[in-house]
Amino acid sequence: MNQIVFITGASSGIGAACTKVFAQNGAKLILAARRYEKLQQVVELLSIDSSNVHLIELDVRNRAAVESAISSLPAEWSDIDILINNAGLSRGLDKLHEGAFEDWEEMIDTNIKGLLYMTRYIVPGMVQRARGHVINIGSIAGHQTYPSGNVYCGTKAAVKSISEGLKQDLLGTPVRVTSVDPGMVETEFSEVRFHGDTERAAKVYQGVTPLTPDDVADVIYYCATRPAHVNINEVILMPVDQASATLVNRK
Ligand code: NDP
Ligand code: 8X3
Repeated sequence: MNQIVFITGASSGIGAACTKVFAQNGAKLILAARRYEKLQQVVELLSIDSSNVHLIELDVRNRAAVESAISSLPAEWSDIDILINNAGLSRGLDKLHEGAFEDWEEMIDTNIKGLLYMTRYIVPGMVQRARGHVINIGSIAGHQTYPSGNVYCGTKAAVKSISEGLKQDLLGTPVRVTSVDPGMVETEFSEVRFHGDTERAAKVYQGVTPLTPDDVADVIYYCATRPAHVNINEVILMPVDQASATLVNRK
């Protein structure tokens, strides 16, 4: 694959797994996240040649920072072929009427507004070059709301609508749009949701065989490598041990 792939949230979980599969297949990678040292660790761990990677410390919630990160890319990195809008998080698992405002703001600003900023600054170049693919990471939570999931589920429902809207608005161009929507994947996701409570986070995956980040990256890579006239609009993938957002088989 001789393409430039921009992955947000590459410092952990699904984003780091995407880094692995795209690097193994010869892509050039722009990796972004807030934790720069974690990005460096991912690159070192995967032994990615430094000429094939460009790291950016970036908080996708900061519109000016997103604009500057894109507009100041060195010329050899500016023609982005694939944007993987993966950066995202859940904060808290509270009833809506008891929820924390700062948790809501963080989820909405990251999962919706951050994804929009990235898309708005990168897609015009794709349209101009008549080449590109936006892959948004949604969730089963965007299809099914679960108790206390309220705002997180709302952000992922927004990702679903935004992916559909972008596909419609890009009709007549060759730019592709895909939403990859996983169920339960074991990453730092639950630790972040529970504000660092690792014990509570571990319980989410107890007695279940969840998806791995590599399972999801594999599907993302598949979507990215179909013939140019094929658009995979949406993929929902979940563990065999999961039948819906809330129905999980625990041994
Ligand atoms: P992780 O917590 O392991 O990874 C999340 C990534 O997002 C990290 O690299 C983090 O980097 C980055 N990130 C978070 N906030 C920001 C920000 N403001 N700016 C830039 N980067 C940010 O979780 P996952 O890998 O599981 O999550 C990836 C995506 O998958 C998310 O969108 C999540 O909603 C979605 N998802 C996850 C599922 C799961 O069960 N795990 C299921 C369905 C969807 P850093 O902290 O360094 O900024
Ligand atoms: C993350 C998975 O459990 O919130 O999107 O539906 S879950």
